[in-house]
Amino acid sequence: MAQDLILHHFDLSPFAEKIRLILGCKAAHWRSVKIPMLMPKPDVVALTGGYRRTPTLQIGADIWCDSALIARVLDQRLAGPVLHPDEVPLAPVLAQWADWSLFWSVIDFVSQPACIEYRFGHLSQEERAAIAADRTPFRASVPRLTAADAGANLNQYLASLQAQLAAGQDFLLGPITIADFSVAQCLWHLRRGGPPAQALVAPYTRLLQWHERVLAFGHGSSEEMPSADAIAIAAQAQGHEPTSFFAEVGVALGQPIAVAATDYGMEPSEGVLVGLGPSEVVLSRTDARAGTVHVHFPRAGFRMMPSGA
Ligand SMILES: N[C@@H](CCC(=O)N[C@@H](CS)C(=O)NCC(=O)O)C(=O)O
Repeated sequence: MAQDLILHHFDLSPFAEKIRLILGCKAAHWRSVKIPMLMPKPDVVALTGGYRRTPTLQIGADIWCDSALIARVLDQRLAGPVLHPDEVPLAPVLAQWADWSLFWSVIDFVSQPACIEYRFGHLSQEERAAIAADRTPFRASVPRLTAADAGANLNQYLASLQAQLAAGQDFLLGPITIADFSVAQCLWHLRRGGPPAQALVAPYTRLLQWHERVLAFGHGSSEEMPSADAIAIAAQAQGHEPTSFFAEVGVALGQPIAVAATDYGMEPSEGVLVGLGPSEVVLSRTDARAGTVHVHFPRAGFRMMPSGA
């Protein structure tokens, strides 16, 4: 089964780094499809029906969107440490805090001019303008922080995380959990932010040691695959993952609906509802190239709407 994992991602994506590190922790073998960092992304949208965020996971003609859901799918399917252990029920909650509060403080801190120069100094003005033109509407719903405000947040957050490690355990909540990977992806992005970011993290030596421990998992082993091949795999796949249906007021199996994130990057995917549970909603849709694909979204953090709304 591990042979069948296809990750659609790009190198600089922090949320993709979270999944790559989980694949490393699980010693997985996977196929790597490099996708564009900016829209248009025709081969991504052929599989998702609209969702454009990074990363997505493909197995045959099933596509999973959002790293929180992808992490659960990998946890269920791959051997290695259990990252959502029953005895640490708040691990996904800490992960979600990191994916939102910590992440956006990092993004706004490394968006200050000295960091931008370090990160994007090698790009032309046109390339930098293209990134800004793509990402400004993408994150328009997220409050923008000044670098000073973001830095103040980060100092408080990093101090708390470091204090959490004071008891001497290797990982944030004792055993390794999904929270370690969500915090690690944020720190990974921050530490690549140039001199202001290096200066900010430098005092947190115990936290940096923990970060090195998580980064040491590596990425497992992967082989590159062109996106056209991944689409052909979807088109040729026989059948889909089994889904279940837990009734929710106002929706019925077989109903045409749209699903979209509620936080940012809210491009909807449209299809027919084929699965619904406490943790996922699944659409079936047919694409001219990919055939009939089932697209899985987390239930939390996404909304279901009548198709075309
Ligand atoms: N909640 C989502 C967030 C994903 C996200 O924001 N990814 C960024 C890249 S790190 C993104 O989609 N950027 C725009 C893009 O890749 O088109 C997840 O956990 O997967």
